[in-house]
Amino acid sequence: MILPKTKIALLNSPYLLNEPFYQHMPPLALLYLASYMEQCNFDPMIFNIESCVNDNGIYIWNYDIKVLFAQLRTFDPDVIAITCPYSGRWPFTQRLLHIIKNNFKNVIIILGGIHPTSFPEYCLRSSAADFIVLGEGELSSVELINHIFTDKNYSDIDGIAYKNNSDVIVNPKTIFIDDLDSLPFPAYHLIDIKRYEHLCRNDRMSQIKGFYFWLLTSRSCPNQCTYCNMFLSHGRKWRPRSPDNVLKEIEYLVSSYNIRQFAIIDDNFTLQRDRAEQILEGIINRKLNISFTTPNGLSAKTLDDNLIKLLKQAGALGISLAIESGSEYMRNEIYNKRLSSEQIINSIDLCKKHKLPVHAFFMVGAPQETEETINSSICMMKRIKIPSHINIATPYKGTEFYDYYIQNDIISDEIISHGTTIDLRVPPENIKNYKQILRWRSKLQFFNILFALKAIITDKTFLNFNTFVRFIKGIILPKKINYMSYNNILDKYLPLNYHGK
Ligand code: B12
Ligand code: SF4
Repeated sequence: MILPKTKIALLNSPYLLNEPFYQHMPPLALLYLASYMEQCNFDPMIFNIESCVNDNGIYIWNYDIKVLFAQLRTFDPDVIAITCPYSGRWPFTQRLLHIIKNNFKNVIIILGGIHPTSFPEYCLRSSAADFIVLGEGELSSVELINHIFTDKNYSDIDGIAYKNNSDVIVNPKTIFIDDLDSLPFPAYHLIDIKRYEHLCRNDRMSQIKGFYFWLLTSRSCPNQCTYCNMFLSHGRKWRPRSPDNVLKEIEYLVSSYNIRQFAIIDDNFTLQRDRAEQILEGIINRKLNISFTTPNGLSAKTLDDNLIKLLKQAGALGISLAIESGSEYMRNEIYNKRLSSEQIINSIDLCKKHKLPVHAFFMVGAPQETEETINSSICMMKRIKIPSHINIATPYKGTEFYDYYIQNDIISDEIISHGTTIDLRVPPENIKNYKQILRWRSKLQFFNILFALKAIITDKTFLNFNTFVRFIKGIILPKKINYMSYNNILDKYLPLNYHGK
């Protein structure tokens, strides 16, 4: 007798944005999980309801609960697995889980992603999830599902959290997939790629036009920046795919879906220079004729003349560099970037030499920030003269940064675990120097707009007029989204007592 396959519905969480200009892409985490689950003989299906409503300048994505529930009922899953890939999505994920549990009483709910990985106990206790998979989820989720439907013994499964009567048991995450080539490619066949073509408009920071796809050529990063909690999901060891495996995936996407634009979203794509060179040379030699960006940022200290030349030749439309501050003190003593101003300037000069558009990431508002360090960032901006993204320093769980904020009573653990006011380019209102942070950011944004304007005039390959307008709107429009607006929006679009047919 052939037993029916376990049906797993993989869901992306709804999210709020205070600007409409963002990449709405198929969630790579779910695509990787789905392909591995298929390989392990499960029946996964991806539900990513990319609908959007504009509620007075706040955009709510993936909110259409009626459509979602109708689709879920048709699929009739045994397990619902949901990702919460950003802390800012937690209130929505939490509410969705509650409604799902009310409507699908017998279905097992598994939660994953960086926020539940950061706060497993809190997320299990405060939501309807039955299990949490911590970090990289392919191996643990398959093992967990096998145990759910057999002996229900979870004590030996690496990297999960579960309820045991009134206790929450957390099995720490210790095992990561060393040979990433052994994983199947993401399950592109489970999504309707055409649907994304209209959602994914031009990338705000580059000339990429229309649809593009994520490429993940390695996982993790060995650096230890004090504000980064990526290691909770992917460990401290950098794990590369082989150049040939990456090139095969590109070839597959080009030949099967005619996808020729990509965003390489590794944590540290160029960490091993010769591997990056082999991938780029492969793209050139195999005449793949693609273009790509690196929206997560490359590390300036890994770049040299040859690598920048190859990036350009292989089709890079522009790269981003994580500079974070013009102040050596902030960058190296506080953020532990181990990156000198000289390295930054050299790499940007090399990009200019090779006519490779470049944009920078800056952070403002860490507790150690002063007028002096802000002025150093402005000096750096004036020196490099490129457009930037100015982010607000955010203390994520697991980081030194977080410990400092909590120990010095700058923000409470409760606010961070609730995930309500972060990630939205505005600092949490209850942070001590809220107004000053906004003022500092405005100062940097002033120069940023100047250099973006310069880029549009002098470097037509980077920002055209439309992308410039969106860039400016992205700076001006963001408004405060506070706890109240979260609650109001949740009640309006994801009502607690929702009962779908
Ligand atoms: C790519 C990326 C982006 C991309 C887009 C990502 C996307 N929309 O899918 C871009 C560049 C757009 C982006 C933007 C931002 N990002 Co980002 N990003 C990443 C990055 C580098 C990789 C994410 C990824 O897709 N990895 C590939 C997949 C395969 O891995 P994964 O998501 O971790 O999924 C695995 C596991 O987590 C687990 N898993 C995940 N979900 C589930 C669900 C279930 C049920 C199970 C079982 C398992 C599971 O299994 C998966 C497969 O192994 C991560 C860092 C990192 N390495 O995690 C930061 C990261 C997620 N980003 C971060 C941040 C802060 C941001 C921004 C807020 C920055 C800013 N200020 O603008 C924005 C916000 C975007 C938004 N509002 O939606 C933080 C999030 C911190 C937090 N606690 O919220 C991270 C962790 C980086 C960091 N350390 O600071 N980002
Ligand atoms: S270089 Fe990037 S990915 Fe690596 S630790 Fe620093 S912030 Fe995180």
